[in-house]
Amino acid sequence: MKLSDAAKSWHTDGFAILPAFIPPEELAPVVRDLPSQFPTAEGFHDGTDARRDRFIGDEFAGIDTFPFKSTELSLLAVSERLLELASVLLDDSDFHLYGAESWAKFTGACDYDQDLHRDYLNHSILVPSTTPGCRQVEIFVFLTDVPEDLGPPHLVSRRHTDRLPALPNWFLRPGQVSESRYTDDSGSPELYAAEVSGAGPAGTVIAFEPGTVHRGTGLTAPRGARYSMQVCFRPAQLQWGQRVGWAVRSFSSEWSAFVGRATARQLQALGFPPPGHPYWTAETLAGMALRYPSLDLAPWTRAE
Ligand SMILES: O=C(O)CCC(=O)C(=O)O
Repeated sequence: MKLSDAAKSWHTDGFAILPAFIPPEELAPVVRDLPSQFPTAEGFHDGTDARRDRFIGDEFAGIDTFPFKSTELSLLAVSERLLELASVLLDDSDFHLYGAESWAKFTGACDYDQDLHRDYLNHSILVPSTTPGCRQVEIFVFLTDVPEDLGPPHLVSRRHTDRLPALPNWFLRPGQVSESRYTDDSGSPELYAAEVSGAGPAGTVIAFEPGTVHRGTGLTAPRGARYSMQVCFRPAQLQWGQRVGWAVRSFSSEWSAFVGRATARQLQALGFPPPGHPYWTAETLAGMALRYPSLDLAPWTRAE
């Protein structure tokens, strides 16, 4: 799919599915590194990996947050392809990564089947907007194949959800009773009937908005494992779209390893001022050389 077509779908439907958007050669170093981050399918299902217990009983317990143990995974979060996609969708060249998570799921570890919902309640302190310049984008990246029996996300086009009010936010599957103003227990048959599956091969990317109705689905493949990453971008000026702050994670070996291999453009997505910004002076450059000995400061030095 061309990026211009992805932008059209994203605007019309609230999401765009780009099968195998990350090519195998770019995914290969990440896949090689995955066992440093998560148990393999065999390690989990045979019980030979001591890290397996963390995944039992809580679907969200399989999430790791940026910066990752695997530097390859951290670099993928801001790979040129994903930055280009974010730039086209947000129609902006100055945007920030406001969240990045990688997620391993294993068949039988817990129930991954979710109710339809929107994500904005923990991606923004406001409500979603479609005004140009006020949009945020979430992107799922499949690190391995995700066919239907390995729990692909399902999404509902904005054409079916445009008239929904901001709350309730969760559309419960039949048989559940709403206990708060955030949940709707009508069963929402029209929304569930309109679901589109995001199933696809490794490298598939699904871009959607925090206001897009979607859900995670269950893993049923015997001895199955699903590995994915979620990255979230917003225009640099859009202060109300938040998930984490990077400084609190920046005194870690994972962060230093990532910074040492990242480009100026990738680091700008994490909040580094761009080359030519008044921040870059002889004094700050000297300090940065001490803080990050393996970072090539040439891009910022030349433009000082
Ligand atoms: O991981 C997925 O496929 C979707 C998960 C999801 O929608 C969520 O946790 O909000």
